[in-house]
Amino acid sequence: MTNVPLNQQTLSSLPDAIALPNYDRAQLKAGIVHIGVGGFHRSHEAFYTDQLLNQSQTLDWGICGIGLREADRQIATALAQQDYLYTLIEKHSNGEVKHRVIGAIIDFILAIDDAPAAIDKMAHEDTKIVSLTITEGGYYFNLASNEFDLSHPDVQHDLNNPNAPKMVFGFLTAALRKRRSAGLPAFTIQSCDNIQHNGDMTKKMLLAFVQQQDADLADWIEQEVKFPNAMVDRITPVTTREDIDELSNAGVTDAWPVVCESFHQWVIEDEFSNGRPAWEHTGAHFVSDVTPYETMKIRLLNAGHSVLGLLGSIHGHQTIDGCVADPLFASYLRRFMDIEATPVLDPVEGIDLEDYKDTLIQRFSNPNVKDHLSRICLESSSKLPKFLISTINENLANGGSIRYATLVIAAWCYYSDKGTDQTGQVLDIIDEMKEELHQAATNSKTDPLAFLKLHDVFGDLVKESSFTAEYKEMLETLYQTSNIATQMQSLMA
Ligand code: CS2
Repeated sequence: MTNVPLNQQTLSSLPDAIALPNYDRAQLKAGIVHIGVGGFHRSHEAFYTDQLLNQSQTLDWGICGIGLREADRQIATALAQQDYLYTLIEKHSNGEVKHRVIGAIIDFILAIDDAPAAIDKMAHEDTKIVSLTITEGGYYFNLASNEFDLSHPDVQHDLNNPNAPKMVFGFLTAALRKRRSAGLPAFTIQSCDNIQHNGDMTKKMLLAFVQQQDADLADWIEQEVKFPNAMVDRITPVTTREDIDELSNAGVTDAWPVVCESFHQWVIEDEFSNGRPAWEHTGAHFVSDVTPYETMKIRLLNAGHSVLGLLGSIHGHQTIDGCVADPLFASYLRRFMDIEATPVLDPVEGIDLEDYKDTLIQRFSNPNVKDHLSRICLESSSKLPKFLISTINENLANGGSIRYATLVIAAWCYYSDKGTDQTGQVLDIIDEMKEELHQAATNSKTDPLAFLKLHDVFGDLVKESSFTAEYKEMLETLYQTSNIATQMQSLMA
């Protein structure tokens, strides 16, 4: 098969099996500016938007990506050489693979090279929404104080350099200031991260920042900018060399395709400052209160991932589907979901939680989505407080079971100390707090609660004696046996 390098000129020469954008990309305006163009944005918001553009031929909702980090340079280059086109590779559990070229992204600005261009783009009258996928850790939220981390060096830098910011809140502030002086309406700020009340959290963090710089602007933002909360969902593993090669075998040379499952869900509070795409036509669900949906998703799916990720890494599993193919891990996950996560969830309108959990396990077991545990465990220090620790705290308050989640915390300590699985294979641990976690975990040999004393991660959990009693025992056994499976079994006996 001839191999076609993906770009605007070659679209019509791509193999027939590949679905293409049917709209005129040259006519699109960038109504959305998105900060954090990784796999997830491309398989989710850009996918929903592309479908809408295909259906409605609206011209207002193209997307301009913005990268704030040096790591985005590669992304910028890959996308630019393909006219910002990329292939979505949807992998179904029956082995079917569907390819679609997504055309919704029409531009990309690397803010570290050109901060004014990024600010101008957000301040442009065409921009109606600035959306974010900046990960759980990207909000400068300090768990210990429950407040914005004003002392962070990036924050201090942006407070001192309002026109040359580095971090997301510096950019948003500069752009909103510009719009306000130009008499333009505010844009909506739409978080697409896995955080409960992600819109409220973004608002709180942004206002804490702006108040330090310009109290008047903070008032204007409070009145004019909407921050819809949303639940976002689509499992999107990291794109691998094999994915690129497989696509090349299917006839397309694409430097940065995105692989995902077929399932996707987006539940959004209908609160927008300046209009929005009619995403309901492409499956998004608009509601007045997203809280029960996001709590359900974070405490079952994301926490379920972390349970498998940490226990599975120690055991030597590589991927999520590998974990759930192991009956011990599949039952452990279900027990965690049924006994610890479900009791602290509110009912969700229109959703049967038993079906939701069955579907989750089916999704996790998709053998074609090779979701590596290293991705799941990436930045655990910012994920676990949001995904798992809140469930432990609520169960402690209600007298509910905590053992299944507690073993995960003990496993995390062991994992952070050893840096290897139980057979000695080195683990690929990426975490902004890696060193602190390692040090605290190593100290647990002399002070068994040392790991839990990382207040930024665990808050006051170390003061809960019913938790620490179980935790200490589990950690001791894990160090003695280096056998996570036996411990999982004994908890389920
Ligand atoms: C995962 C999520 O990061 C994680 O640990 O649980 O990326 C998960 O795959 C997505 O939230 C699915 O929507």
